[in-house]
Amino acid sequence: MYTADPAPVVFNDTLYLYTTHDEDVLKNNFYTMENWYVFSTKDMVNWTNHGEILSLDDITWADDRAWAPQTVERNGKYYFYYPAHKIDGGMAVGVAIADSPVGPFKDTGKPLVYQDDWIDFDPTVFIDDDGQAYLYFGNPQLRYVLLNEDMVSYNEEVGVVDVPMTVESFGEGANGGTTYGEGPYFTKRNGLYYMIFAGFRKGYQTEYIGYSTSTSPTGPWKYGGVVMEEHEDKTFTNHPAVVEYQGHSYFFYHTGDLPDGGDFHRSVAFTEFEYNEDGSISPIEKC
Ligand code: FUB
Repeated sequence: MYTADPAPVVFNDTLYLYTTHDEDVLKNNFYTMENWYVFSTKDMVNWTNHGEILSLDDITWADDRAWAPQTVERNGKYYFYYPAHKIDGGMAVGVAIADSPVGPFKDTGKPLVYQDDWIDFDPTVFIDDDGQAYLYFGNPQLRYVLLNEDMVSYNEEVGVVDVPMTVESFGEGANGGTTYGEGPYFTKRNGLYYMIFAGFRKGYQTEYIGYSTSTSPTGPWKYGGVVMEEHEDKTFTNHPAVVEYQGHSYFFYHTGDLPDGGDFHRSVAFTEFEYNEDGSISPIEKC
């Protein structure tokens, strides 16, 4: 099967990998994505496929684009944040809940965040040490909300915040814009917040992976550089995640490298890497 948009997370002693699913048979030569899967491992070598955990058929408000998700645990419940296309148009972020990391996940029945535009997808969630949960998302505008403790609503007083898209924060893209495109991955390490993302460098037609850091969970962000160069062939997108497991750091991404692979037939991959002593990340080679 073809998988994309990796979202690895460690619960207890197991690494769970949530992914999207590129269908074998394409509709309209575009992303044909109707459900999400989860896999698990205890050694990074042997993987168990736990099967489909949620499908568009389970979501009353969505009809297409089962795109890049992430899962987080709070108080023994597992919250699966996913983007999908609303029946009445535009993209939105929804959330489904389970008692186990492998489901069954039940949708809340309505979108959590949407602005009636096409920006609200690719959610990334992180619960900080003080208990505040952040949900970042967005293409090509990075946005965030402060999740309430129930994890299925957000602080309406703060609302949906547009992150300032400056070259200093996200690197210099084409035409005076930044390189930020989509697929943010938000995390914290040694007191430093990281925003790793997919986007476009000047002069390239496919996505690279870049990163920015901040000493605050809401920025301002400072552009750090390249995490992974453009694939340049086979697939237009890439999608990042990092995870610490059993004392090692792993970088997850996707390629078009499986047989018959391509833009709409992608496959999740990962490789081990090390942070530099100052917390910066040097470019990681695709394996
Ligand atoms: O997989 C569908 C979309 O392509 C994702 O939501 C983006 O991050 C890009 O990988």
